[in-house]
Amino acid sequence: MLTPKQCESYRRDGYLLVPDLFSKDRLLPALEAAEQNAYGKSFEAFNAELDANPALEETLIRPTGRRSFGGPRAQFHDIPTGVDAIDRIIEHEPFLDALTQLLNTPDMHYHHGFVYVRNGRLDRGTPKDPWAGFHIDWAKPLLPPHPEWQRYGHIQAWVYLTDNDTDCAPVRVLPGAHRKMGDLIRDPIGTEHNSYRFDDIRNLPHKFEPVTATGKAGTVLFYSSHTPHSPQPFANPRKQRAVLFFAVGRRDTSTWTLTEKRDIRERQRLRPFLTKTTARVRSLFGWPKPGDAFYTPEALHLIQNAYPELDLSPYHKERIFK
Ligand SMILES: O=C(O)CCC(=O)C(=O)O
Repeated sequence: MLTPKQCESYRRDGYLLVPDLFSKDRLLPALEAAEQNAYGKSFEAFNAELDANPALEETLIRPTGRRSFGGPRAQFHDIPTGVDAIDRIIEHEPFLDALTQLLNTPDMHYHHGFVYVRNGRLDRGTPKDPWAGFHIDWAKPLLPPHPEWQRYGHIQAWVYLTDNDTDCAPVRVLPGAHRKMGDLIRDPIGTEHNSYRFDDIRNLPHKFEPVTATGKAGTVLFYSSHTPHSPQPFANPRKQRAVLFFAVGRRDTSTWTLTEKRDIRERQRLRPFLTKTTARVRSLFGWPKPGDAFYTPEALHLIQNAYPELDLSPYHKERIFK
């Protein structure tokens, strides 16, 4: 069980690193399976293969459509993968207990899970500047992140399969920003990108100090869907970083905290459509129905910001007459 101090730290900072939540032995078969999927062999053998044939880097590094979260030769990245060593990691009771505590409910909903493997030699583009690249993974149902972040947000939980030291591109998070989303969002619906972005955190109306989320294999990083985070490059190109990444939310709000990353073109079409369609149809896309507690005055303000042409009167009226 997490201690009250850990829970408090999560509420305050929007993230929590829990070392040794898994034993290394328990994760080893999952790491082996993730490497096999990513490289078609162990990571060590893959590095040797690249040493022997440097031209391969060029071929593998180019996006081919198959290249994905899973790694350069991945056959899968979505969990369940069909490989028990990976799929059954989520059964670990202390992991589920921690999620229950942080979400404050035993009734949880699995949104998605990824096998996520990056390595220094074939890495994708990452921001070079420490203030760049921050974003939140909040895509569906194209509603702005709600001020009640615990109730209407979900958790991203990264199970570290490798030692994610400073030289292996550990993710960076912005403590405290999760509670200030209403002030921070400038691209209200996030349609410019696949998620909400804060291109230069020095220009935000509040100051935040990024934290680099290092941890040994067996650590779990929990962060709120409202917590901005940014990738960074590998300081050591011969290293890899492998995690199992789970998005889990509360069941009672799962309809509108689902966060699968939508195709950017679909997002661009959805926004004008959601603006002009009816509240009933919007609910098909995951918007709570008029009258729902979701529509607090602050939330309505943010939605109006995001959809300036949307007639929000049904949502206002229902609340007035309730
Ligand atoms: O790879 C990383 O460190 C960050 C990944 C990320 O930003 C994301 O999955 O949204």
